[in-house]
Amino acid sequence: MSNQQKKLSERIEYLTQQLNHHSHQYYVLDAPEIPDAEYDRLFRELQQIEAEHPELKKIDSPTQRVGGEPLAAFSQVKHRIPMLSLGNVFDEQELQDFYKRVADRLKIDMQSDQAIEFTAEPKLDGLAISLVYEKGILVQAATRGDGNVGEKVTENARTIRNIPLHLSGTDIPDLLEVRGEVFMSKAVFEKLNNKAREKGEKTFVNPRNAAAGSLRQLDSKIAASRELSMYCYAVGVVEGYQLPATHSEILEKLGQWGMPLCSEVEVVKGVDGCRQYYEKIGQQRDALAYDIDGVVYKVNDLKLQQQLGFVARAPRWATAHKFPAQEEITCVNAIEFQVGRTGALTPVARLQPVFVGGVTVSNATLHNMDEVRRKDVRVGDQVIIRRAGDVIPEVASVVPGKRKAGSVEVELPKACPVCGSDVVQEEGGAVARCSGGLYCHAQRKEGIKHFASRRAMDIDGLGDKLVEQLVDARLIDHIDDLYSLKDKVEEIVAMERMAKKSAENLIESLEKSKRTTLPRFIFALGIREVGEVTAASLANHFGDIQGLMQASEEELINIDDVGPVVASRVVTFFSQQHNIEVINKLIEAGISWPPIEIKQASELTLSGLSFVVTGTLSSMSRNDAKQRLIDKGAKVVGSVSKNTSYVVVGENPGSKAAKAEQLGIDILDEEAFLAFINK
Ligand code: D41
Repeated sequence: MSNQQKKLSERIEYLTQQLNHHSHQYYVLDAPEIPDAEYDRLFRELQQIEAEHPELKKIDSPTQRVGGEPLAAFSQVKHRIPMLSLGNVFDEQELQDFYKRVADRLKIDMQSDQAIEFTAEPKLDGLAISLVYEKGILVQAATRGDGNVGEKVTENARTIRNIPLHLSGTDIPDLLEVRGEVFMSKAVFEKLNNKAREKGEKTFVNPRNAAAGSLRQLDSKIAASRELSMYCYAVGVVEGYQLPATHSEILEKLGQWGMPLCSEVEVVKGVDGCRQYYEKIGQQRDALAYDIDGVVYKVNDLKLQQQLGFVARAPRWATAHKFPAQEEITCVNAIEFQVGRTGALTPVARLQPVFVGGVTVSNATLHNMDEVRRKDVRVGDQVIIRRAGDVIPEVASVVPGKRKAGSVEVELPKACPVCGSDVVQEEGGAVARCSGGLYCHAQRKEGIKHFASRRAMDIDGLGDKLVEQLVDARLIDHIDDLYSLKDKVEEIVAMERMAKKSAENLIESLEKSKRTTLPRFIFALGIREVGEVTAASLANHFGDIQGLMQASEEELINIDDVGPVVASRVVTFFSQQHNIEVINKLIEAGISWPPIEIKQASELTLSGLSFVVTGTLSSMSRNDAKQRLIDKGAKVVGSVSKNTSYVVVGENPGSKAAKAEQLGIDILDEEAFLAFINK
């Protein structure tokens, strides 16, 4: 070996050791020590050396994790020791029966305090895998298959970040087969499906299917992009090593060698310990980062395991205690459209009631029309309903081959099912909305709440609860009805939890709110995408409401801060006759504002600049600070991006200040801010 090659080999070894260490810190221990960028730098250096000197590349190189050439087919692998299956128990009685069978075989008296010790583990909902380490190096990975013969998925397994490519430590077996479960975390699953939805591609039904589809990819580059994880739960073949005497100690040893373990594993005693564990994990189920479908109990002592042996293909010393299923099949009786607070039409499947995820489900969301088309759900179809955790039940997929003849595709209604207004399809978006705005009953309550809110008409004492009460008591229907409440004091007082004094206060606040400003009034109308800043720009441009009501899209687009989306929303809003009527009634009721002096360009010294205000200022409220900036033509936005010009930082700022620093955006403290706006 030349001197140079020796140097390179040393460098490769160093980089490999560093990358493995930091991978382990990040993916197994969840305790990164270096920034991602530093990791990437080391990674690229190794990649480059290997590209220039392929002869030095090792089979357990961390660069293998990004995948390589696609395979034509998987080869088959016979498991030297069969991969067993697991028995199931579904309820308390079956759990007791399991325990009794174990105790009887071991000749342990159930009533004695000689409780049998188990390890209790979450039952991950993924797929079983076998990993073979020769002299500590990962040489083969295989799926469980039928338990005897699986598929060789070594290239794909190498892309799973928490699987070590070689074991760490000095006491490594000559041969070690580790068994465990490959799975996809809920977060990765959501991310993957969201991406598929954006691209109009098919989504995966659940994380399990996504994991299975990814592990069985012939193209390991695709597998690498799927961000799978693995936890180990058993050993298979072991040579040249004396294993410890209990299952929990074996897991501990695997952890020392760098294998990923589920952190929820515990040792419990007796049937009571098992039950308590089951209940505890059941409560944590939704909060866990991955799907589980139950827990697994294993007799901890290997000697006892040996005494118990197997029946058929399952060990007598272990069982899975299942949670209620999160997926069931049922029939779609109808598909209807619900109108939400913002007018969004959501297709909902009315179902033959089915017990799933612990509750009876008779409705399931279909999210939007794109989703309906992609899944091609039709009335009369058999569908898989999924209810994971507290998430709303959804139609995961149609059961293939069961469609009734003559079924038709679902169509979006042209008119709002609640108020009859036109339904408009958003540009490029999957969402369809009722254009009824303030007129539509479904949107009414939310519209009134927004109208009354502090930053809109600021009607003191008219909170969300009271709005609901007033609408339910049929005292108000639309926002303009608020101003005739003064003729209904008796009816208001008759409502629950309403004293005469509070009714009078409400009337007084309503009267007071009539004197407002044009920006507030425009904002209060609740036109979609028209926030405070846009409302102020519109007010400033038109000076009155009439001009705005008649504006064309072209005119609107030319206004600062107004893009094509806002322009189209504004025009749609004012093209609805109901909305015009509501506005006219409000003005008739006496709503007024001081005339707007249209600002000269020379006064708008901050025009073109974008600000974020965060933290507490001592000389004014945050809203006042924003108003001062807006008055000078600045744009005020909610979150820091690379397009932000300045971030104004008060006391106790949150993450926005940190983000600004990270992006290198100029930060103004209060003093600098005051100097800025008084300039
Ligand atoms: O989490 C799991 N899915 C899991 C599966 C687990 N925690 N432990 C398991 N233990 C076994 C034995 C007792 C046979 C070693 C298992 C499985 N088996 C298993 N997974 C798929 C079939 C069997």
